[in-house]
Amino acid sequence: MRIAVLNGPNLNLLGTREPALYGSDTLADIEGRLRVVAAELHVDLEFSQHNGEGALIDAIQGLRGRVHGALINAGAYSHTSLALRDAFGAVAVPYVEVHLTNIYAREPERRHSVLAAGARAVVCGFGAVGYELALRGLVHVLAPRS
Ligand code: CA2
Repeated sequence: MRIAVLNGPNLNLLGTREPALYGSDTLADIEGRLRVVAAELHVDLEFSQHNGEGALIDAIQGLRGRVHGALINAGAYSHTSLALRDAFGAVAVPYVEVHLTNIYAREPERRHSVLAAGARAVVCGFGAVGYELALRGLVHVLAPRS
């Protein structure tokens, strides 16, 4: 099984600023821990981070026929981008939406996600470990064990 892990705008800055909000792990730290979980679950991962909406759309379109599912933290585009949701719909790749923070406990403009309606599941508020939980959950729903 192959899973893509997509990160959106500014998440390349993780661990360098705003640690009280987003934690002190870098994106590379998160990816390293996901690799450990992936080895345990016998799945292959691919990682990418894009600051631009168009680049994220291109990345999602490129998943078609290559991966079984995706994790995505689309950052602030989560709250605005129907285009990202449309891209996932077009490629028919099941995805789990991930957020480091509990977006429902933040400013009003962050309390709605346009990606959520198309997501297989949403994990938010667990910080960096949320990515690991999301990977375990996605693999479980794609290949349930008895
Ligand atoms: O909680 C999340 O994971 C978010 O997707 C993070 C986004 C934010 O716009 C969403 O509302 C919720 C922001 C990511 C920016 O990350 C930074 C990391 C370090 C310093 C500054 C920003």
